[in-house]
Amino acid sequence: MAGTAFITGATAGIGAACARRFVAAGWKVIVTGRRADRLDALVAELGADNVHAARFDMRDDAAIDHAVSTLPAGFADIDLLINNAGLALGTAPAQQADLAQWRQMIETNVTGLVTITHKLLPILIARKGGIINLSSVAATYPYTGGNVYGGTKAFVRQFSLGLRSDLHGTGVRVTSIEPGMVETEFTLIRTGSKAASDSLYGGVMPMTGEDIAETLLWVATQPAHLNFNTIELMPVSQSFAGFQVARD
Ligand code: 8X3
Repeated sequence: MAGTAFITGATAGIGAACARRFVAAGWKVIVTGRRADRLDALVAELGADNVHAARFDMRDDAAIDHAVSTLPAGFADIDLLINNAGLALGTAPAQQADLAQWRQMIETNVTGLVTITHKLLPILIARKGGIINLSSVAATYPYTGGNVYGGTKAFVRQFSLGLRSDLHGTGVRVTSIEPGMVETEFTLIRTGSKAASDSLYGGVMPMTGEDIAETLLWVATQPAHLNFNTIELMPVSQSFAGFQVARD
């Protein structure tokens, strides 16, 4: 059954793919992000009847309040929050990492996510709606250079499970989606290097934003008595490696 979805970080990648997929399935979507030109392009592509753009930075509390309190009537009854906005910055080991990058990841992936969730919970409870949080395989499997990024995604996973407990009896569904390698702007933003991004995804057949959007639509359209707590997914070409051992 279609409804209205509020999608954070919809200017690219998984978020933009979700906007397209949900609209194609008959949903209305509110798309949020920092880049106005990309939001406007989505509205132009998918139609103003189907898409409302709300431009804000996940770290700007007042701007989020304004966006939520000024939703047009046709978009105010939110059935689904897709907490997609998030980023990785840097691949350096902790002892060489940039503290400003650590803080930006925490402010967006953790503080921004809980802020939006807190502000929309009354609507979602009233609508018996759903929340889908974008975590990562990095929540469960540590890798070198993953430090704070992995920590934020572990937070998202555990926060999702905690929300389920708190929302017990409200009818609100909560799912933590935990993808591995998805080819988006993720690695370009993380490394600042197109060459690094091309080389990571080269010859791999990674997942796409469309793959993840299809999974989210499937989760969102299951019968109302079903809750998928967590879904972890990877491309076939990605799996696990062993422990490392330091020797004298
Ligand atoms: C990032 C997942 O596998 O690309 O969330 O590091 S992976």
